[in-house]
Amino acid sequence: MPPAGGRSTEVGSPGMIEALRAIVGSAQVLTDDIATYAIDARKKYFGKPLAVVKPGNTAEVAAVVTLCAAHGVAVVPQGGNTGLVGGGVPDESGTQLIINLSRMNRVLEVDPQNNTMTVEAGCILQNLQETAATHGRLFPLSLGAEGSCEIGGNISTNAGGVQVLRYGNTRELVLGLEVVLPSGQVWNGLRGLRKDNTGYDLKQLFIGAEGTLGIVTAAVLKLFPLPTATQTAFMALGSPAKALDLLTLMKGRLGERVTAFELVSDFALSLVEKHVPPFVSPFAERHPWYVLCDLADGRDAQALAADLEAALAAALEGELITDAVLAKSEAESQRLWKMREDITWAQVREGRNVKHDVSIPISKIPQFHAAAHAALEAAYPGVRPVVFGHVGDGNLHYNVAHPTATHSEDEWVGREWESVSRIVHDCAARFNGSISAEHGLGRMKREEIRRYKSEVELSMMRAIKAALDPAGLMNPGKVL
Ligand code: FAD
Ligand code: 2HG
Ligand code: ZN
Repeated sequence: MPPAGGRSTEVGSPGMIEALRAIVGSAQVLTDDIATYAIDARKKYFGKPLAVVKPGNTAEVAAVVTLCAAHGVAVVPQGGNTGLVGGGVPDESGTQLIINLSRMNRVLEVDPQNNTMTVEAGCILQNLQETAATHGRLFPLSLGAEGSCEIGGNISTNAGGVQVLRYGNTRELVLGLEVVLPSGQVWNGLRGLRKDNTGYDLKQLFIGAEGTLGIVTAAVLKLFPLPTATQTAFMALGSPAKALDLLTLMKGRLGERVTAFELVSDFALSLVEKHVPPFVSPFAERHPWYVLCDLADGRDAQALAADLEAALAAALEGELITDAVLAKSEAESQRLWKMREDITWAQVREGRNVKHDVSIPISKIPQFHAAAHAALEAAYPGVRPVVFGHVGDGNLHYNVAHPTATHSEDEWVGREWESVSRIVHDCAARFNGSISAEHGLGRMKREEIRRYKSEVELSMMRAIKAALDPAGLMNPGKVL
């Protein structure tokens, strides 16, 4: 579709807004009361958008992007705006247009035999989990923000979550994509194929690109059989090293049935008890660390429970764990998982902290943890690390709360942010780790990554960006 309004339509001019209205309808171009779209989930970035456009289908997205390309208007794709690195909000210039995909929330097809589901980008993750379940299938992507994040955002951040151990990252759950390119052209790659060796696997470029290469408008997702039996165990233990030994034991005895294996430090648990009542630890005593583990199976529940109990007995016998509770009902399991998901909110209530999302080879986690703790304590005596996360994937949220005796919360997340992050990121790099395992770079880590990626790697990334988005209008200022 040719750009409406012609070349004379200036950024921010009434002509541009009118042209957008002509494409999506007046009600879907928002210019007033749009602050909630412009502030990121952590309230770190306060952007100023030109406007927010809410297209209803792929053709409208393509027409909006074509118009913007013709007039040099930068666009910021946005889903549920739950991202944690400021990737989905515009800068403060007032010239960037938010394209919010939330209205594109239709499930286009469920194919239980092919074990696939074709969906629009604005579908809320939890709705997709529920849709899959109504067809006797599992869509395994699962994370704390699942009630509001959207699949287009999950794809664009290659989201991880708590079931990566068994099912992989979002990257492994996507078979096909439809994308509106920065030129406004539509690439229809909505193929539900598990094997396709016809050249470069282009969809992988857009997965994890954080909206810098194009706008994902639809996807073909992989489904799995719905488990018939599940079990949840919450275990107390002495150290991260014990957690790794426990993981080896559990995987050895229970194999693929271990779907989630999350580490929680006692400080993280105590923050949930303090700030998110009525949760209280199920253990009578305090322990330094805990692991929350889920098992799933397609066979009978009693056999799964018996295998889990035998594994726990072996773990107690081998002194890997000091105590354990098994959830006796679905409600108990949900309570434990809510505690895990509430860690994010409990931290906010305790005071903003400096967050990290590192990954390290699993075997190196104990050394990484010890090194990071020692380096932080040396620089900031009394520092309070809030450590938890997807230890089964080598991914720790090594968040750091301020030492109350020496720093205020504002000083900590203002003046000290960079130096605290540098300590943790340098430690991850020392063990050949990554500074972002799942949240991405967005705006927050775009400068920081230059310290850790080689020039060769960065220049390949820049070349891909330049090839697909030569004018640099697709989510500028993010990632690169
Ligand atoms: P947004 O925040 O809207 O956007 C994220 C990025 O993707 C931005 O760069 C945006 O420009 C781009 N984008 C969005 N939609 C599109 C599209 N259709 N096409 C192209 N680009 C697009 N993340 C994890 O990985 N694992 C977790 O366990 C996890 N837990 C979380 C828990 C909480 C409580 C919160 C608040 C966040 C959590 N996150 C987690 C981070 C966040 O939920 C994920 O990054 C999620 O995938 C983002 O989806 P969204 O729809 O909110 O995307
Ligand atoms: C999680 O695993 C999320 O809960 C959020 O990735 C982590 O709050 C955080 O730092
Ligand atoms: Zn996480």
